[in-house]
Amino acid sequence: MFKKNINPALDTESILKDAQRELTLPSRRLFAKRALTLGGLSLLTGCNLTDEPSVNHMLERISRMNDGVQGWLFDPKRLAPTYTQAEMTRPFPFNAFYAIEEVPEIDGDDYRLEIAGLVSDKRSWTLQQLHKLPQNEQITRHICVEGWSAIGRWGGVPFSYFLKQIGADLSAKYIDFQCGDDYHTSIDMPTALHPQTQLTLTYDGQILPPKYGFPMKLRMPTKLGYKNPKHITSIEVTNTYPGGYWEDQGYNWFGGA
Ligand SMILES: Nc1nc2c(c(=O)[nH]1)N[C@H]1C(S)=C(S)[C@@H](COP(=O)(O)O)O[C@H]1N2
Ligand SMILES: [Mo]
Repeated sequence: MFKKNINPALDTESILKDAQRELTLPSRRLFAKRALTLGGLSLLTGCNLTDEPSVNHMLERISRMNDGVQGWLFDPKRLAPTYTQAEMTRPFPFNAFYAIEEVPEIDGDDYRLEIAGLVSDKRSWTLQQLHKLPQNEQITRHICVEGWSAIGRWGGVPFSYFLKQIGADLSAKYIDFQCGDDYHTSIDMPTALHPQTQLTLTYDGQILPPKYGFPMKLRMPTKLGYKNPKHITSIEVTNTYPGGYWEDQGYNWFGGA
């Protein structure tokens, strides 16, 4: 069974490295490599890995630990690179967990952005009210874990400004985003307050088109694509770990650089 001469320190390190790398990959690929990784993990932890709940629980714990390390490395003052208009990717790619024909049709006139959790002002917002807030633009690179990246020009409200507008508890841990297409994701407060984190209302100077997240999305050049929620319908400030659509299937929660 166990080899007595195994170097426990070395083994722990390589196993965790392996697991962390796997956790940033889509769950399909993670599943294929699970046997190898979990074999090592069972040696390491002595947990019973034969049943799914304990497997998922442990992967989640490792992923969270990885998030902690990345969160600590993340410098909220560091800016992601910006580009010129000439460098923009045309056409900017569409991506979602469904085909482009399935993009939700959200009525901008009926739209209300719901606000919940640790905030002093829980009033919902109309699209018109959001458009009246101070705005800026960024030309930044969007990086998708599926292996493509693209440069886009995004306009909207600095998210830190919006959080202050709603009286958010800025010492809370997480912001959760629910979307009009049953997608959701969540981010940490330092990222929420990052100067390039934007409540996005326009793409290339025009009202955000449906495929890119009408009526509103969150743009974060410091985060991978799946952390940038489109069609946001509600924002909740919370201390309870909210997870996300892909994150709950094994993608790394921090998902950034
Ligand atoms: N609501 C919602 N937001 C989402 C997704 C989604 O399926 N639904 N997909 C994510 C992923 S994986 C990517 S790469 C980007 C793609 O955004 P784009 O269509 O503007 O390129 O949206 C992210 N945000
Ligand atoms: Mo993505």
